[in-house]
Amino acid sequence: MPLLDWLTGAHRSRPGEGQGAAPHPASATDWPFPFPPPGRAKPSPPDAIPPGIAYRWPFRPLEGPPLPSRGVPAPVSLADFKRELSGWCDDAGVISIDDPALAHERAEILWVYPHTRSLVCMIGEENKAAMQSRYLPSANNELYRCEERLWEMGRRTVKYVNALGGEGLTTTIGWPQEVGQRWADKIWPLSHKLVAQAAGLGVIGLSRNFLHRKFGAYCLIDTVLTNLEWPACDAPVAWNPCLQCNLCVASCPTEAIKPDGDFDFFACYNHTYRDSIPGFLDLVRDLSERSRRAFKQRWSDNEIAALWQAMAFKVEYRCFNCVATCPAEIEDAFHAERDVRRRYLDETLKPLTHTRAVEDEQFVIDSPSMREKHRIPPGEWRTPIDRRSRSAAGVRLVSLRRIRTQSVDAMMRWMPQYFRPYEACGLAFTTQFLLTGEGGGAWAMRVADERCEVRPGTIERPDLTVRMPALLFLALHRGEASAAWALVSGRIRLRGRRRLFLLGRSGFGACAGSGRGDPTSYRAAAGWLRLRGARGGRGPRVRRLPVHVRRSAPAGLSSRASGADRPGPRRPRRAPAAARPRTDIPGRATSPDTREPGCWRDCRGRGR
Ligand code: B12
Ligand code: SF4
Ligand code: SF4
Repeated sequence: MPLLDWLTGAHRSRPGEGQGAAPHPASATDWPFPFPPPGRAKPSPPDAIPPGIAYRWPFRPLEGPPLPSRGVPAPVSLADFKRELSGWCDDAGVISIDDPALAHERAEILWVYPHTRSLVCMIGEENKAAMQSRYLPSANNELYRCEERLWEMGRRTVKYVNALGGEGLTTTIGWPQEVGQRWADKIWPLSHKLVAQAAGLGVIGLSRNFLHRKFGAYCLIDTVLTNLEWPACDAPVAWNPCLQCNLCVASCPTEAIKPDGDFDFFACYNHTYRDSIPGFLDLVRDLSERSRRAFKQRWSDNEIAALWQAMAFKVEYRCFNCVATCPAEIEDAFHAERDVRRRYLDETLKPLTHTRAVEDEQFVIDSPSMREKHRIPPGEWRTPIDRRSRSAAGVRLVSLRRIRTQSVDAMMRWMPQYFRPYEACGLAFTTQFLLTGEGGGAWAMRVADERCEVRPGTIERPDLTVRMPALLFLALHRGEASAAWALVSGRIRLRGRRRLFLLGRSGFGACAGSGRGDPTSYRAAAGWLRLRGARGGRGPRVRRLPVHVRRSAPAGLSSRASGADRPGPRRPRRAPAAARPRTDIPGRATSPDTREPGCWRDCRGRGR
């Protein structure tokens, strides 16, 4: 596929492109997404970068030919098979290994079990009252109990498959698994949500949770891979409870769920899974790299206690709001009856949103904008702890560098997830990375519409060309080298609009407040000093770095070729959060006209 087509989005309209055309696709964008995007369909221009839902992760490259496959025709009909399963599963559906929904994961599934002919999807219902409790241990306990029930469902299903002359196995229910082998990358072989959706058990909602037709978001999923095969399997359903809701967007404390269908993986992960891998990596790195004083500033006792508890017992997830506030399973009553809606908002949505977004400690990704928003100066990592308060309210910044991507390839593929849209408001540009030496190669990046696309290859007339050793780029990304020093010493060579490099660094979560000598820390310092000046504090008023900002280039042209690269006005930044009124949370000021229709929270210009 010509690269220009990809950059202009033209390839997306070509049917049949994907697995057939590219048996080993190099980019997630090469896979067409087999389902409509969740939520309300939003018309977007053909050249726009699609929301994250359109990205499908390519499977880990597998060497060698697949092992021989041994299918067994099922001796019972699909209806009889499912009827038997209903004795121990809360619901079940079956799809074929050839289902297009799994095209990108097919090879990985066959790597796990080469004889897979069908996938049996099992649903475990969760106790709604527990998931809706503000008391997190109740919800966490319910999640773990439901997992145990699913293991039992899997065991009984495999026994039944054995009785029918076949064999089967399960993969893994939860996340993360096999991290030692694949961290930080796609670390699961099979996406249960895609199987459940393809089997017609429900749909993936705007929240990215799978919504079951009867249990809504209150369910977990597991899948049995079996060599039994049926002539015809289950098919997806047309049902979309997300049409006029957005409650998950409103209640998500990390703003991970976007109303336009995007999902910010790192926002959810760094907060909700704080007491899991990200917190542990952070702790170990801080212990080994930081001074005693810095450690004291970064780690509060309750954070350390929470981590100990998670490691000694089980990880306590810090949020379930997108599950607990989703009304999909009462969809009809919710939309038809005003009283039901009112009660739901007052008794479920508001208390949960308040608890998770206001009372709890928030883990926020460190970037210049977030430092400005939460008024955290360079060299500090949290808002002051209020010793008079009984809750752990406050913001703790976490660095994306601590994810510590292991290889150049994974780093480049994950760039769209690292990308912080609020750092790139109104920007549109293309960058050519020419990474030399070990692990190197050419990669093209396009930033527009507050989204980012990356893929291998070269591009004509990029706005910026960056040439550097691949391992140096990885070291910068992991926070192990200084960009300023690499620029000064000539190891990074820039051509074109060089200032985009600075912006690019902060736009991808390069830690804003800790990189000594890193140009991005200059930007953070500038933002902080400006803020102090504006608030009447001491210190000079410092202008924002003069980055030239343009509107998006027309399709097919780099912005330079379109003549759109004249310096233009930056889109006005949103006022800091403290100055913004919110409508949805008890005890907060109100301003109904800032709400989007159908949305219960001010989500216009979110995250800016
Ligand atoms: C990866 C993962 C996560 C990640 C990403 C979530 C996501 N939306 O994909 C994180 C850690 C954030 C997460 C959180 C949660 N998860 Co989870 N998770 C998974 C896992 C292992 C795979 C998800 C998947 O299918 N992704 C594939 C694509 C198709 O889905 P997607 O939504 O488009 O994914 C995008 C992003 O997530 C991102 N991404 C995915 N993985 C990774 C990895 C890295 C390193 C990066 C940078 C990005 C990234 O790229 C995708 C494209 O943009 C499954 C278990 C499994 N093996 O299926 C459970 C699973 C989806 N999780 C589940 C649950 C319950 C949760 C939580 C509610 C738990 C909690 N409180 O923490 C939250 C809900 C968050 C949400 N709104 O989605 C259940 C969902 C049940 C249901 N009814 O839907 C599952 C199915 C586990 C199970 N067996 O039941 N989860
Ligand atoms: S809360 Fe509403 S918009 Fe979000 S997933 Fe549930 S039904 Fe869809
Ligand atoms: S688990 Fe919490 S933080 Fe993560 S997406 Fe759901 S509501 Fe947002």
